[in-house]
Amino acid sequence: MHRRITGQLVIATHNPGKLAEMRELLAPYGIEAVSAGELGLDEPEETGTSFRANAQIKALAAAKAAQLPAFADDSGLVVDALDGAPGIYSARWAGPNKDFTGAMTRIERLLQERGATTPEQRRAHFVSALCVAWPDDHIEEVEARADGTLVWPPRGTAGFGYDPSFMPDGHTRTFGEMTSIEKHGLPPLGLGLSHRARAFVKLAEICLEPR
Ligand code: ITT
Repeated sequence: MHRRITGQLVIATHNPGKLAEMRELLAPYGIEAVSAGELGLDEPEETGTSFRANAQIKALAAAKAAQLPAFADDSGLVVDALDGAPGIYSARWAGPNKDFTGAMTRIERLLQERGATTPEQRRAHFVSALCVAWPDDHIEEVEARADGTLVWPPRGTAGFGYDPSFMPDGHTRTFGEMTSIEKHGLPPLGLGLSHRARAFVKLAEICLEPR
């Protein structure tokens, strides 16, 4: 049986870009959301070997610590020509200083080394695994992806992380050139564009009721 989210919810992320998007996605549902940072919760070590496992680790750690339901996202950029890298290591490729220009430059260097110059050779997708966990260990989880092409040089200053390098299929602008509303691509603009918005649509179906 799926469980509905009611009352207060902890958003179990320490990434400000994700936090803003997760708050926006929750807004139409009237959920009172408080962030892990606001509650002073520690960041657990992401020891899982999949997006799903790491989302569970983060949601369960926050749910236990706060004694409230907690909502986590584990996500990353999967580059076909790099055998799926950086994948679950997407945050780690930016290093302790969260240098995503450096991480995008590293990806580009590796693509050049492999001779990946055409759009077909530069295919990539973002993945978002979302998990809501309750203090009694109940979990709800969903996953989705957004497919696209990597561009160089990066374009746009909106969004976060790898957004300026990623052009979603069917669009001529990168996520870095889109407003967050365009990046979500939810009605009335579309049925979900970003990996996170697409996963959220699935989560909303099983756990949320519109206000
Ligand atoms: P939390 O674990 O605290 O949520 P984090 O940044 O460490 O924050 P992840 O472990 O899930 O989160 O790392 C995912 C990385 O992948 C993230 O740091 C981004 O750089 C990148 N990423 C995920 N979603 C993205 C998006 O929508 N746009 C751009 N980059 C994204």
